Amino acid sequence: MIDELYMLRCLELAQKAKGFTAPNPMVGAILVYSNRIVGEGWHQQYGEAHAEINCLNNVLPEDRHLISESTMYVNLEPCAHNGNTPPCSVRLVEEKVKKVVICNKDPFEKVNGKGIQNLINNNIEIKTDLLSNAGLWLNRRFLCFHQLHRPYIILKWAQTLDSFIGQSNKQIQISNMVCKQLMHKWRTEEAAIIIGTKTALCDNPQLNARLWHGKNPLRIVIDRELKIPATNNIFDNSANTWIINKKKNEICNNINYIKLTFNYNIVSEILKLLFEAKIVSLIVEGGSQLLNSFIELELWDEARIFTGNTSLGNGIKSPSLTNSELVLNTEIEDNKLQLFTNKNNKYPFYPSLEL
Ligand code: AOF
Ligand code: ZN
Repeated sequence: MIDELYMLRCLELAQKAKGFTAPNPMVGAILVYSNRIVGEGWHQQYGEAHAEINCLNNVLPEDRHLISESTMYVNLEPCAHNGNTPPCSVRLVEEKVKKVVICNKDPFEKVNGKGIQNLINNNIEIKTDLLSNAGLWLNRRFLCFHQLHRPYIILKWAQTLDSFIGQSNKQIQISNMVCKQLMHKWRTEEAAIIIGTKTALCDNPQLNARLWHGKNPLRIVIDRELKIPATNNIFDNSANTWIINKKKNEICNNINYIKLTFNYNIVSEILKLLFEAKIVSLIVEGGSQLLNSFIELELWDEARIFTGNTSLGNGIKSPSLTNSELVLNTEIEDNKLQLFTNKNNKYPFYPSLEL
């Protein structure tokens, strides 16, 4: 159907800004007059103009008189609030757009139906939920954050053919270079990344996105007793870093020591902090203890698992997912990448969009 084709174009435009809009959503918009696209736009960068505004501003002067007879397709309900920019629903009313077709409603409390209501009150025709599953997948981080009040959680590990993720006190490279680069790309797309003490001590990872172009995620390391030495890569100043510990609150350049009680569930305590800091997504990169804590608490949305082409014979067993569904199984040279989603997940995998 032509409507779906137009909405797919919005999603395609929206995705161009992947990694640059958080904590805000990815949004694309097009304006159609009599089967002709007369305007296109997308939200390009957090804090800048929304998709609908860029779309309207891109209509050529000679086509502007068509706006009041045109339909806007947009993958998220137009906003209703004055935030970084004025409300899009007001601009749509001012421009007298005839009809608005929407993929997903916006759960953000300042919008949450008010944008649609504003359009209806001004006699703009509305159609909602077009290709809604595709939009749910595209904006799963933003939607999860506002609906579940926690970041969207991605578990990631690399395992050997015989299902080991490493050996204690020894760093072992399991997956190949292409997987490593892909991992760096993924890091640019998420707001934060977390590891436990043992992983910091044993693997000494930098947790930044140096092999790709884009933003580094916030690095979070759990170091309850502050055992990690100052020479460790997490203190290399290449990214903002939180050290979750039991001893002190202190800010030192881009290192933020955050004291927590560790009295009850540390994972939930950290997720609460992340919600307050508007961190919409989190990659959990090990080790096995931390990954298993998220799995036991059913606090994960997707798992990305690399399988290398070697065996170890012994070592640290890879975590076992429960309630998972395999949605993608692909080869990356001599390695394998599997994507699992949590069956309770409200954001179903949509294969024709990117990961
Ligand atoms: C965007 N881009 O294209 C649309 C958004 O922080 P503000 O003031 O820019 O407002 C962000 C909210 O606006 C966001 O959480 C979402 O609810 C709504 N729509 N946001 O950044 C867009 N359409
Ligand atoms: Zn807006």
